[in-house]
This record gives sequence, C-alpha cells and structure tokens, in this order.
Amino acid sequence: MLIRTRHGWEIPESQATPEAAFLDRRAFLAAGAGAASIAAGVTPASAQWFASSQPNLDRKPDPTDDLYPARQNPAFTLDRAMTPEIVAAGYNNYYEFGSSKNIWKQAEAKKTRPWTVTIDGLVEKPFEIGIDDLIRRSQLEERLYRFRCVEAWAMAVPWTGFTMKSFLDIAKPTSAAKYVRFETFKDPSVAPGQRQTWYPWPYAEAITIEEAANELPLMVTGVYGKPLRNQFGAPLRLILPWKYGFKSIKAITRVSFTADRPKSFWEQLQGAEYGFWANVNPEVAHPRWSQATEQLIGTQGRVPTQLFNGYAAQVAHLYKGKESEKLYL
Ligand SMILES: Nc1nc2c(c(=O)[nH]1)N[C@H]1C(S)=C(S)[C@@H](COP(=O)(O)O)O[C@H]1N2
Ligand SMILES: [Mo]
Repeated sequence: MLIRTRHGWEIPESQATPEAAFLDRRAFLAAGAGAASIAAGVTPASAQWFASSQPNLDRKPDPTDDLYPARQNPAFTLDRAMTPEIVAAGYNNYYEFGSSKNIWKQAEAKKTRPWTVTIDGLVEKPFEIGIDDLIRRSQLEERLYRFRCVEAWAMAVPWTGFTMKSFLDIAKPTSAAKYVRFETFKDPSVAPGQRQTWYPWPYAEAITIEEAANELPLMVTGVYGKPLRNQFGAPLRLILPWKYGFKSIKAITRVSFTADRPKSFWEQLQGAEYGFWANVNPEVAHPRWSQATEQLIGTQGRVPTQLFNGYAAQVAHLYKGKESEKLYL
C-alpha cells in the first residue's frame, strides 16, 4: 500500500520492504531447522530482527471461547496449502498500528471489550449492539478462503464468522439503501498510526448492497479455530475473498447504510490506485506493478492470480452491465 510521509514521498509497500527476502527468512524459521538452502541467505542481523518479531501465539481467555471451533462449511475448499498460523499472525497490514507488517505486538494494546457496533443510516431503526450479543445472535461457521492483498502477496486462512447476508437481517436496511459503509475505531492514544494526521482516519470501506447480500462476505470473529487475535482485526472484521485485501476492513465499530457511494480510506488517499471495486484480476495491473502472480506468504512460491481470486462462479454476475467502471482497481 501507499505510505505517505509528511513530505509526500510515496513508496508502495511492495517496494518499501524487501518482501521476498523477508518471506524467505520467515519460511525458514516457520519450518524450523533443516532448510539449509534457505538459511544461506539469512544474515545474522536480519535473522535476529525476524526472531525478535515472531508473533506470540499464547492467548488470553475470550468471552466467546465456548463457540470455537465452529462447524466448517464444506462448500469452501482450497486449491493450496493453508498458511500456517505463525506466518499469518506475524505478517499483517493494520495501519492503525504502524505501516510495517510487523504490528502484532502494538495491536495487543487495543482493548476489544467492551465493544459496541453502531448500525445506522438507511435502516428501519438505528441501534447499537454489544459485540457478544451480536456474535451470540449469529450462526458462526468456519470457511477456508484464499486471501489476496493488492501488494501481490496471498495466503489461505480458516476464518470463522457469520455471513454478511445474515447480518442484513439484523440490521434491516430500507429499500433506499444502495451501499454499506464500514468504519473502524479511532483512538490515537492506543493506535500510534492514527497520530499520523495526514491519513483520513478512521479507516473506512464500503460495498454495494448486492455485494453484501452475496453468499461470500463474512463478518469475521475468529481465525484458526479461535476468536480473532488483535492483529487480525478483533473483535469483528469483514472478509471479501474476491476483492483486494484492503477492502476487508478490521475492527468494525459502525455499519452505515447509504444511498450514495462512500469513499474509502485508500480511495481518499490515492483514488487513482485504490478504487471502490477492487476486484482481483490478474490481467489488470496496479499502476505500479503487475497483478499476474502472487507470493504465497510463508513459502518460496509464486502462483498465478485468478480472476475474482478464484470466486468468479459466486460473484461475476454482480458486475454485469458495469463494464464501463473500474471494476479491478
Ligand atoms: N482497519 C484496518 N483494516 C484493514 C487494514 C488496515 O490497515 N486497517 N489493512 C487492510 C489490508 S491492506 C489488508 S491486506 C488486510 C490484511 O489482513 P490481515 O492482516 O488479517 O492479513 O486488512 C485490511 N484491513
Ligand atoms: Mo492489502
């Protein structure tokens, strides 16, 4: 993603960090000893840096622990190995806590209880709901999804959550609602990234009501068979597996239904590179890099990127008649 400094220098995340080298070190460490050929590239300094940043997978009790693991929905299968938890939990984008991938420690500072979600805008009646009420009113399931960041890295993860479709039944939008806008908390006292006032905090994202009603969008409350860790966006985030990862907003505090198309965080920052639709397409390059292939984090491998990240059967129909729009940016 874009990193904006006070001076307006703009460096894409994929060029700002030597990602390939970083990932190879991670793969080596995650695999344990024995990968001598990979180890050859590890300098003492970088190895030490990596070791000191490896995520701690210990967990504190969570009020929803009894709901995990949830039943896995067999309709969603993978064509690749699952990304190990130790890899996914240590390689995150969460700009509230910094612009590096290594934010798991900083993210632990965020309290995720009490947590209220506000539902407002074009709904029958605006209301607030406590996160534990919302989770217990919903049907949790586990789904294995591919996940593709706009920076051309990818992972495969077992998310747990409830469908956005079922959330619409709770929220009760009116027939005037055309878009759903999601917003993250704003608290610069615990999220140092939010002291960078040139970003348009709070992080916000939006989809159409038709996209929201599709079977794929998941309101995610857990991952790897347990409640979400903070770095993944606890206690509630969205997952839209056919879109670039920046659409999958973390730490949701407000869901608003609107008639006009909202502008997202990244669209406000750099609309020419990060648009509203952001559907994955290997043939439409980002203005600064190709999207044809993707790096599977935790491995040495790159694989071809798939149209709609492999979910065309479920979502391609949503875009019929919209071909004049920038559907893949
Ligand atoms: N609130 C918030 N949500 C966010 C982001 C963020 O910085 N803040 N980053 C996005 C981007 S760019 C990606 S790729 C995914 C990363 O999700 P992960 O860390 O669980 O892999 O979260 C998305 N959701
Ligand atoms: Mo991303």
